[in-house]
Amino acid sequence: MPTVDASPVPFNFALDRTALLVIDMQRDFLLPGGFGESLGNDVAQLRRTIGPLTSLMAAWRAAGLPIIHTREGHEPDLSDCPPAKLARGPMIGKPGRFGRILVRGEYGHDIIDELQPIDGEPVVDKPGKGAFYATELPELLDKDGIESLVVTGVTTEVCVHTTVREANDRGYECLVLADCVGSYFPEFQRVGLQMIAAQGGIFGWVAESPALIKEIAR
Ligand code: C5J
Repeated sequence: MPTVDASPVPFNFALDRTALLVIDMQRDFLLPGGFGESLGNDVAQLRRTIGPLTSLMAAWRAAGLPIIHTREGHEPDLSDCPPAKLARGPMIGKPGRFGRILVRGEYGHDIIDELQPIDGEPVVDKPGKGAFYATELPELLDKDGIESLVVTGVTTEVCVHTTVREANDRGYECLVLADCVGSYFPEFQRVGLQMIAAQGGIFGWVAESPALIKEIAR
């Protein structure tokens, strides 16, 4: 069984029961001039994940392993956007530089060019922060007998954390790759990763992508 050097202890996983989850690598969050930057955020903090994720996805695909992408967003009429989310996110649905913000079908809602899914890779559209809430993700994982998730994407303390917590409660073992997850806030990145691996790995494991790539290339 492959073993990755990870915190707090090495991560063991069965190659045929592990999926790579790429969370919300969307133009709205990552492109200069997009929604994320319009809120005053430094998109460079997220964009540093693109290089490591490109290498990881190439290695993962070369090994014939499954990749599932997610996108945060809503139906054009916002009927699936909880009123409480809209109240605290009044920009949702409003026109932005790359189309209506966080609305499905808009240019900004889609995944950045560098990390576009290839044929056969599911893209899960989610209205919430977690990838399990109101999505088909549980069925996709069940269908392939997935037991472990390698979790990547943005943002570390919001959609990555929420998804890892949801997955952990459902019995999945989650490895979060520090160089493939990003936060606009360096302190949230640092503490967010610490929280996952704290107390003996309370939600999961944390590692760097080269350690995983080395294992799957064997
Ligand atoms: C946020 C996300 N931060 N994908 N979304 O609102 O983490």
